Amino acid sequence: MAELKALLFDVDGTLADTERDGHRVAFNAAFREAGLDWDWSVETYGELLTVTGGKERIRYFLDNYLPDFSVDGELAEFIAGLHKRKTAFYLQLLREGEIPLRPGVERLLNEAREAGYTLGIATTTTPENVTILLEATLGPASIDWFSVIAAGDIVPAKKPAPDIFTWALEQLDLPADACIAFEDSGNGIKSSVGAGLKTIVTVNEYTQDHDFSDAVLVLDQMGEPDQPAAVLQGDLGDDFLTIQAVERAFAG
Ligand code: XBP
Ligand code: MG
Repeated sequence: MAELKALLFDVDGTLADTERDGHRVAFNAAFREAGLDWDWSVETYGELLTVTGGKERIRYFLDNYLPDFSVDGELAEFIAGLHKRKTAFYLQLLREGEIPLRPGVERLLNEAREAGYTLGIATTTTPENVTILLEATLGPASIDWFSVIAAGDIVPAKKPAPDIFTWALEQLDLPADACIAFEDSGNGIKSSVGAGLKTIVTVNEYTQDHDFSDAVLVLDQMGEPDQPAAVLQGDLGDDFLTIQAVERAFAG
């Protein structure tokens, strides 16, 4: 078995709980601004999360909830315009510090860096959403902690397709069996496992019932010394997710 070299992180739901109080709120603000009476409730948004990618999510909403909706001109352009405004609203929320990292994320990133591991990101979200989240929570220098930030439309097929993880591995010039992924959702783990990566999952309120049977470890959170993680599947061997626990899960 190859030696562990790199840790690859999903962003939405894994580094931060971005969906309910971040992306959802930003979508609704963009809809309102455009004079649309659409309002995605917490529950509806949970259903829409079946589809990754904001533009793809709007299209899925129209296809399934408003099949009679039409626009003058190209629908793809209309969706792209709405999504651009959604991103602006979302970035504003991030800059205002409305979205913190999940418990244990900053600590684990620091432990991994101190232990000499390469860090990377593989996400479906728009690239600026990642850099501004990192800047707002960990400071501007943190962007350079990551040797690759694979995000958004860089690959046409978003999660659950494995392409974004495969692309990140290619950029790092590392084989999948020298890396471990961190995910929070069913679509996310399909993508990471599809790319050949062992995967640790931290669930959240939207994803706790997803199928994580392919994960090496499933926790409710990474946790902190004063905030233990609950183990939902696998062996943690610690009260919270340390870099040593990651190494053990990888060696499995
Ligand atoms: C993240 C997503 C994204 C965000 C919105 O999935 O599905 O669509 O909800 O981001 P994952 P954009 O965590 O599996 O990568 O609007 O920027 O696409
Ligand atoms: Mg996610």
